[in-house]
Amino acid sequence: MSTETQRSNPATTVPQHADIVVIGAGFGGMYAHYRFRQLGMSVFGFEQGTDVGGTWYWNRYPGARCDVESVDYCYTFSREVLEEWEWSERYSTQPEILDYARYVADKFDLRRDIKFETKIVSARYDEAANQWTVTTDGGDSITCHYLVTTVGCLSVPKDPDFEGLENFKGEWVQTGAWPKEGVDWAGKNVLVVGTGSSAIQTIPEVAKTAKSLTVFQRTANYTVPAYNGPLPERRRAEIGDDYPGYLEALKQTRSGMNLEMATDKMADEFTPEEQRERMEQAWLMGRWNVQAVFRDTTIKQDVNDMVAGFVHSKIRELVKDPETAEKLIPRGYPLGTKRLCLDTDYYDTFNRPNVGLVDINEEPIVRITETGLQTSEREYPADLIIFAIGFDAMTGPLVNLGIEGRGGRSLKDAWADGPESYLGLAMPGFPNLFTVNGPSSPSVLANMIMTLEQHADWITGCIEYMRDNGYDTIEAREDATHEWAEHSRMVADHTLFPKANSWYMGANVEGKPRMFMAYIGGFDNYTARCNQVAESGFEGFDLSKSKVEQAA
Ligand code: N01
Repeated sequence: MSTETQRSNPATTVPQHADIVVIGAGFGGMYAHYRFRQLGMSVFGFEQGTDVGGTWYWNRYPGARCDVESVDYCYTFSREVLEEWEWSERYSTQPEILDYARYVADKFDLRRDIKFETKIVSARYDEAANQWTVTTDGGDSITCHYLVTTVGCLSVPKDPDFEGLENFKGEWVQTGAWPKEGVDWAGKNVLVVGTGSSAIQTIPEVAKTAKSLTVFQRTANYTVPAYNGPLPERRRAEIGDDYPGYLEALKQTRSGMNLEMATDKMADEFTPEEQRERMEQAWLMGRWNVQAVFRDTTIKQDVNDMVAGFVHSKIRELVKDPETAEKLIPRGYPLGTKRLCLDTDYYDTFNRPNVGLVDINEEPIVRITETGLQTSEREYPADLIIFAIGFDAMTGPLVNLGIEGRGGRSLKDAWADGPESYLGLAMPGFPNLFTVNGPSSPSVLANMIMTLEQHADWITGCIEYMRDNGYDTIEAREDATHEWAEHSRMVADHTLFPKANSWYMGANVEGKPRMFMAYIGGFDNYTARCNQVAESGFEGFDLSKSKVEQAA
């Protein structure tokens, strides 16, 4: 629901220098600007899109919604924002979330120091001057003391590098870079490639008016009904009269969101009848309750098999054609280890006469033709092909910035064997660079807005501490970084997550090293660790006065 505010105009020129440069103007970048301004330092930012919003700017595909309830997925820093804004649905649509981002940008005049429609092509650390030089695709350069990236974890869509695509005479689009001017699929023959969260939201919407829709599936995904609509009364009751207090309490949870069925009890602490009842109840509640229903759902294979079996039985109930139902049943990886999707009428869509499903393991895609898609069996004619094939997640957005640290070493090289980052915030060899929601932080496993607020707050505190104590260089130490990476790995190995070929593991991009790239030990535990690091005077970091000043 939009609220009347004054529009904040963007920057038109790039200054030569700023104390802090922020790359990205999604929810993380916006909040970073807000916080860093409070330090009284100069802040300047860049954003590729024409406006704020990040993920919610780019992902305009039909049916796009957040899979975290909007009352949880929102900024917590401003009481006024909490009072002024009201979400119209339980899971808001992309346009409403984008409206919210614009409203916040207007309210705090956040655009004035942001240059939009600008891509960063390089960011180089100059050791002698102890500063970064950031260069844009428009040929501008800016130097800064601190460089902060807020580029998102899922912002580089994978290229649809299918043979013959260049000859296709129809239209093709990507869910993660959906055209701003919109796409018309009514009355057309449409193909969708991919069955991840984006496809699962797109398919039911497109099916409503397409002449025909054929879905090409490589791996069936677990999805549960969202039961979208007005926020249920029971949830309103949970929030009560103290919304800020409710949100603060969420920060003390593992995921930063409210899952009613979340429990510390293991499956074997319930009787078989209770287990069944809990799973049925969780299914009706929607959300990730199905995963949260037992503490060990994503830890113990037998427990996971039981919950997965329950979901399989639901799929068989929902999909009328038994052969299609069997194809849609996810197999070969534990439930929840690829991100569980939330849907509206996904399975029911396959009961429509205009919708078909192709398992590309049985019938591989051979090439795109001028008029459609050729599999090993036949050609599927198409007016429109929608690629929902995912992202070069977590590291892609950072590596693409052309970051070079000490000695000209690129981040790409530093992460050639997989990303190691101290708390997901900083890397050895890259002084005064902070990465909001970087690899090895909870990021995609928790409520993203809460995690990026926590990061921007922590970075603000760190910069303030440095200024107050006369330091001007901070760099993550090798040993601390390695230790955190080992700890993150150990926690992930304690779960079933590494068993899936997921984007969490880097498995969806050819040649990418396999490792679990987010911190799975809980947002609450993670925040406590970050706070402890800050309180101890930033243990694990080297803080110093730069040679430049010492010589002066
Ligand atoms: O991407 P994905 P996504 N040929 O990687 C298939 C967030 N998100 O954009 O599994 C054929 O999950 C691939 O198959 P496989 C959320 O965190 C949130 O859907 O690799 N198929 C898979 O089926 C989510 O997890 C929201 O075998 C190919 C699909 O394409 C993340 O974004 C909404 C292929 C890609 O699925 C990513 O979701 C949307 C090929 N060459 C997204 N390459 C909400 O908040 C890939 N695939 C609701």
